[in-house]
Amino acid sequence: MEWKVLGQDRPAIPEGGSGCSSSGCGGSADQLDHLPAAVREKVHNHPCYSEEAHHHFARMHVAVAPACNIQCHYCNRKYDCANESRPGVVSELLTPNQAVKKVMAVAATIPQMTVLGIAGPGDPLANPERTFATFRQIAEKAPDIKLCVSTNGLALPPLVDELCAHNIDHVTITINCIDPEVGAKIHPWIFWNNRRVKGAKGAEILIEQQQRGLEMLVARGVLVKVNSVMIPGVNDAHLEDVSRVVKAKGAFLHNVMPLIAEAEHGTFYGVMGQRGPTPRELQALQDACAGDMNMMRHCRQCRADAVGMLGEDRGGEFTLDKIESMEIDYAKAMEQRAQVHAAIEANREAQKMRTGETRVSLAQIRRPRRTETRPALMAVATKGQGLVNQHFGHASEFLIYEATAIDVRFIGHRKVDLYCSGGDTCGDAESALKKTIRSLDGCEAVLCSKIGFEPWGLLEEAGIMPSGEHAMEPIEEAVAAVYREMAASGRLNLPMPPEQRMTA
Ligand code: CLF
Ligand code: SF4
Repeated sequence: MEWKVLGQDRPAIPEGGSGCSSSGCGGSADQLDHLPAAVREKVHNHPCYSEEAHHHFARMHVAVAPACNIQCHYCNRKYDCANESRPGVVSELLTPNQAVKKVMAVAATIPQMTVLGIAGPGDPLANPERTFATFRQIAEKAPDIKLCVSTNGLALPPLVDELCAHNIDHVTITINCIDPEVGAKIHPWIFWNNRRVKGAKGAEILIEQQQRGLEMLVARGVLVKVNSVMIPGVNDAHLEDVSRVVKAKGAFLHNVMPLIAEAEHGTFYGVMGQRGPTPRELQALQDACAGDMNMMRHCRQCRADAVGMLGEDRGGEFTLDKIESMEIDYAKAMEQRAQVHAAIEANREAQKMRTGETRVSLAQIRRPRRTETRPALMAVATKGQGLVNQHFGHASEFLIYEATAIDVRFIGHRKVDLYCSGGDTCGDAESALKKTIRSLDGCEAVLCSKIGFEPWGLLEEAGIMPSGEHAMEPIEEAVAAVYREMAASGRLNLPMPPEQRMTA
């Protein structure tokens, strides 16, 4: 078999193009190639809908939607919407006019920003005037920015036509269940027809609205992503059914996210001690769902006011007082944006060519003898552009890839505390470094542009091979190269259960 560099499983293509029931999301540029041109165009530079694009493009959210029409046990109104954010208060609630000003400032400063999403802090469609007033102005003033919205779905069906009229062709619906009894354990009540409806009855209405909204959007060619929060013991065993149903209805992508529940967030689950899934449990469920549907694995559960590449937050650079003093010439900014986007495309194209060449050369150098090697997880430090280009000590997260004898697959990310801040904090640094190494549990190698002597030694002690030799190389290519080095050294020849063995 030849090597393949894959981000995710290649989906089947539905006839007709729009309302694709599958996804190229999560894959390399190659994986977008099979999609119909219109769909490819929509996901090409959307960092959430395409894993490959998230190495190159940024998104921003504006917090214009404070109210919500349901209650989730993982949410405390003081904090961001857990559908699309990690817990943390929204720094500033914005009016539509303020939001537009912020978008223009970010677009001029971060030309890689291609998508504006509204994701809270409440539910955008429970605040339709504020949400649509923002989208309307952005569509007029910055037509090169894609519009995206995330909703719990309760108010969705009657607003589908308005979403389409505003040219919003990426919609996320958070669907945690299709069984009202499960739903009652997650959503204690909904607000419906001016009254509160509790328990399974409320959940049943919510589920009906979500499913109807999904069908209506798909029928109109809108790309729908479904987010589900994985809650061990509550809906984890149920989410495979959810995945099957939403795929059958034409959802483009499924994003199973881990529950974040800490007592200090003041949420029901946090206070009750409900745990979130471990990385292994999350990956196992994502893999199980992927049999039926392509999965998003690069979600960062970002804040409802997040700004920047996924995994970074530059919101502090664009507070209201700061943008007030910014002079923005958007026509000029558009020119600069176009130049930056052209450079990114040239870079993506070059990486794609290199990947193709790597495959050919790998096929040529394959040994005739058969060797059995097992899969290996590797952690990668990257600042973006699809390259191994970050110092180990500067990484606040690592991307995790699984390499086997036949492919390289992106499977998620692990957040870590910075241990090297350049300050005088050596005592803290040591414990942060140990925590970082613990958080890389299960990984057998770490790839970065540079690494210090001390972490090098500690990684080796922990059985993780550090590698700084592939600095500035495309990630998949570098991971494949390290896998080959490890296989050649015999390090991957350990006995594994027969069903897990890969043959090269
Ligand atoms: Fe925002 Fe969501 Fe649009 Fe992306 S986020 S509204 S689809 S532009 Fe992306 Fe953030 Fe995950 Fe959301 S990483 S939480 S999936
Ligand atoms: Fe909170 Fe979002 Fe749930 Fe509303 S839909 S309760 S804002 S998590």
